[in-house]
Amino acid sequence: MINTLRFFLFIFVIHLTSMGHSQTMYEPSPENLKNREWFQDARFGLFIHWGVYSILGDGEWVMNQQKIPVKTYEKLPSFFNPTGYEPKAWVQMAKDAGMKYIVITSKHHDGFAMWDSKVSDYNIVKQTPYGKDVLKMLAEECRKEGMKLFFYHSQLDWHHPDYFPQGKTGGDWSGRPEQGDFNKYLDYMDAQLTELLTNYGDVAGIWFDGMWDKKDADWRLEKTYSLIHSLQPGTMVGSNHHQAPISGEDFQMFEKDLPGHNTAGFSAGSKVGELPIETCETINHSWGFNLKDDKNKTPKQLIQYLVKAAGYNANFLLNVGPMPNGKIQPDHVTLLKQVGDWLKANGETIYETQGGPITAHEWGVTTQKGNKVYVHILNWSEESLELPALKKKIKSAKFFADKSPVKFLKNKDGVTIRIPKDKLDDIDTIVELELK
Ligand code: FHN
Repeated sequence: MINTLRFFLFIFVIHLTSMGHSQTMYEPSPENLKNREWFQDARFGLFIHWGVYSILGDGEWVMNQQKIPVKTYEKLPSFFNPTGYEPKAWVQMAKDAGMKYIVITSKHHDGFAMWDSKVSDYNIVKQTPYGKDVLKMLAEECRKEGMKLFFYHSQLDWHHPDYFPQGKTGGDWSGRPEQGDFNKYLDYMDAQLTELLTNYGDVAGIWFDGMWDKKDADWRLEKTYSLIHSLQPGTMVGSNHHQAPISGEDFQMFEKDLPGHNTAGFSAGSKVGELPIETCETINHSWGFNLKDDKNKTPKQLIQYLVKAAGYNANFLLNVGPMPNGKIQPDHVTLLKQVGDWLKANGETIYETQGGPITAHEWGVTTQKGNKVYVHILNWSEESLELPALKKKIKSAKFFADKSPVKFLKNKDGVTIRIPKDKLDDIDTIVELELK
């Protein structure tokens, strides 16, 4: 009898620990793994930072930077009436740019919901003269056009009274109560995520941001990530926490830096993990609409960043900040089209490639697809270039642009390729190597 009791007790304990264990060891679903492959091949996406902050034309941090108390900021939605908003035009613009997915802010740090939330009236339908669910409209258009849609969702919230204690930002100027229940806030956040993952069709991903505001808080990630994967197993979770990936995450992002670099200071803690990776950048210097920011990157800078990201086996998520009238700045539309035109001619060397066998050098990067290696010469003016030895022999070499043969000479350290001056391209001279 005692032995039987012991046996069932043993089984019960194993079950408990296995349950506990299964909650900590996230196993991505087959659908999620398929989406990770799609993501890896997609290589280029559109980031959209849009909210009531665009009215002030001073970026998405205006509430914090201008120390606008909650009660004052709450007046903004009543001026938000983006009658020029055309989701069809936005999706077409992304397609013309060669982008394969869109990441749009559902809620940024100001806490304002850009969809018809039932758990908070602080949203675009209830509190703006526009009164329409812009995310629903975009989700519909994305579904029709086969454009994958992610929601950027800020865990940091400068508006909700239960986002307490305060983190590094949203300080005492906000006029919020000096008390609150952080778990109640997280319940609220999970409820809003449930709305986005229930009522907006296929959600390709949730792009979290803001954990860095309260590094030591218990963000209940397992609970939130499990909720997301239970609602839509294929949804890819990523979090811009600037650390190494955490269990339950499906992709890793880097901000304003190529993977493994830290020139912008956001990536000190984020070692490149095993997940699909992405780097995000602004088209000028601002994420949200900034009236004064005319420091647009050039087509060459944008294309070379896209190529370098692919060379690092990463996607490039390029941001626009729509204006309060619902339009995207014409100069940004033009820039995106120029990138798209380049991709029309050269996308084969970017989409569905992996980072190439030659690591990044000053002169450029390489990408690879099957037995083809694309040497992207981005910063070079000499008529010959030394490439390190490859594991496989080179069967042929040609200029990708006109398919004309490239002369190459094997040497003890690798191979020297010849690049006549008239073949050098100011943006990207691509040499296609076919390996044996
Ligand atoms: O604070 C945000 C910022 O507003 C913007 O959303 C960027 C985009 O990657 N992420 C945070 C800054 O690291």
